[in-house]
Amino acid sequence: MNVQEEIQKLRKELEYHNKRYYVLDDPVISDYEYDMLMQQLKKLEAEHPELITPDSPTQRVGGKALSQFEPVTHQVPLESLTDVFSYEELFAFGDRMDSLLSDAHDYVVEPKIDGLSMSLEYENGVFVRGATRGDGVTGENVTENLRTVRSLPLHIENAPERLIVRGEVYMSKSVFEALNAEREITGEPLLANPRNAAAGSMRQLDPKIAASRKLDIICFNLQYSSDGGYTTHAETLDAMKAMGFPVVPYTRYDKIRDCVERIEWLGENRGELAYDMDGAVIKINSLAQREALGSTAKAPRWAVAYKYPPEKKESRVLDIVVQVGRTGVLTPKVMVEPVRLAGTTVSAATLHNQDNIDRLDLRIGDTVLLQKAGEIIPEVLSVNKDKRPAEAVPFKLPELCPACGAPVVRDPDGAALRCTNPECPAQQLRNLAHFASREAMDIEGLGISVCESLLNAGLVKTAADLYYLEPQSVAMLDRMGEKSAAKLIAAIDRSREAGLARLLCAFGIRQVGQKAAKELASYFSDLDELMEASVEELTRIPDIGEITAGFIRDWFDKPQSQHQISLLREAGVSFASKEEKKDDRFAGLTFVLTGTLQHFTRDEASAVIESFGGKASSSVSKKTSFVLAGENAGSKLTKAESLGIRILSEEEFAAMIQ
Ligand code: 0OX
Repeated sequence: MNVQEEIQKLRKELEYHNKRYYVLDDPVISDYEYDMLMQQLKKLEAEHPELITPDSPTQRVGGKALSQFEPVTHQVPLESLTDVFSYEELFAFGDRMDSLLSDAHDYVVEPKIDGLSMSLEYENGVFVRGATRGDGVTGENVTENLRTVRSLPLHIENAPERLIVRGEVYMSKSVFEALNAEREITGEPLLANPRNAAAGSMRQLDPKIAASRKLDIICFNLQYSSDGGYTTHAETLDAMKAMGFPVVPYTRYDKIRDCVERIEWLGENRGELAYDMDGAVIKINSLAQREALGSTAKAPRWAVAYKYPPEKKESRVLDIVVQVGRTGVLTPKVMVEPVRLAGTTVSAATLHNQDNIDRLDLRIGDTVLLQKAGEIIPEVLSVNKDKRPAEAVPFKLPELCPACGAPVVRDPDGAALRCTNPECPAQQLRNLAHFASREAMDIEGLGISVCESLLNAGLVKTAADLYYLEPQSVAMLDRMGEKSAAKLIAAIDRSREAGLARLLCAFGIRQVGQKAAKELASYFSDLDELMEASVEELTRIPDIGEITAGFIRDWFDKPQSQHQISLLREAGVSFASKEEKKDDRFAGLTFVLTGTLQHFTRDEASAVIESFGGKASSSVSKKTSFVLAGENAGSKLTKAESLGIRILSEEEFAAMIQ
């Protein structure tokens, strides 16, 4: 066997085992044996790079990074579906089909996978291009990222010359949960749901990152085949399956009313599926009838998506625990007997605040009705008072902080209760974890549990202490070692150069998140300049109102903050801004334009004013700073003169914007 033949053989073997594992869920070799085959192929390809083809299984690991995705016009549009929310609406769809189709017609029911729709193009059996749905007509070329999707066949046997298949890329619930568990440990923000996680992965310009996300695909429509010859949708799904595609499970029914049983079954068993399901799709089976029915401007007439009402379940309240957040706010959380709800096991739900507890009259021992808000965070909808045990008593949030025992006060402006102790250990922990988090100083490996160990061991008290850590002491911590300690110290070192915007966000000043921190950093060139700014100066910055400016000033005026800052300065943490400086020479000034200008249209002049931080207004008042008067200026000019407002000629204005 020559090298080329050997490579071919290995590729075939790997493709076979890939399909057994990811498509059929029935592997016949161990992961280790699979890895060994892959190693062999990689080695041969490295020795003979001229023999690497884009459909080789080695190419799934992620090829070159792109600078942007190019647009792709779909040969066959990727249409969307009309939603129905009740069986009444479903039967109305059936009635429409009965009146539009004179012949007998049957239906196919499929789960609706909650992922990202993609079109996949194959030429002579080789996956050549994949694109996102986009607006249905034009999508984005994400071929390189799709190559990393494990269950997508890169090569198919006995394929037509040209084939386009539509499928849904998703992140399985188990991969999603593992990914979030890891992010929790490393302190990265959690992903809201598997769909967002999959979308984020597909948007990665570097396919290596997409590859690490372990995505899957399920196909549900044959968009185009040069072979043709199919008469029903069910046949196309069977043919796609035979070609090696993972295909959506489907059931066929003669009557619309019979579809209900399957829709109900799918709804009840959605938790068992590997993917999130956001409905059931009911489609006419005959391809000729589909063709005859055609589409409206929005969607095909021959299919609808049945949307399930959000799942609700009862469970018993075991306890109410109170957490203390970064800013000292006490947040009650209800612990319930674990129940399966919309695909995950739920054992806790948020309660927001005391007002919400009072409104629900929720007590420990109660039976509550739970629902996931936005399908992810469970909420308590109501309390079943009939099941209340006799001894249950109303629940009140404590008057002393559960973490440190300091008194708790109610915010003057709302329902939040806050611990008054700035040295509260719970706040210190959350503050430290926030400082290190991805949106702030982005210190890899410094998640909540490592922060907790550092604080408990007394190695740090505040964030600034991180920069004085000794590797030997870090290595002594539980679940650490020399290697991880060195890695952590290196990550902390790197964060010295994070820049002003990240540092400001890391301080955890009330109302100063990522966005406001960036605004501040594009106005001030370093921390020292910002520290000298008055409340009035701060409010000139877009998005910084008086309240936020007050919080900023208060934070910098506190002796603890001053102490932190001097420690950070001594540790060599950069206070310089990396943001592009905004030229805000017109900040706080209002211009009114009148008459005809020679060198600008009104829109252009307004855009220039706004780009320099000023306001362009249409009417003259006492608040107007300047009136820019062109030729034939009318009543606005007269009014400005009577109010003593400064009038600018076009030349003067041109000089101001030089
Ligand atoms: C899904 C899904 C989406 C295809 C063309 C018109 C009807 N997300 O699982 N869409 C369709 O069908 C569309 N079927 C599905 N199973």
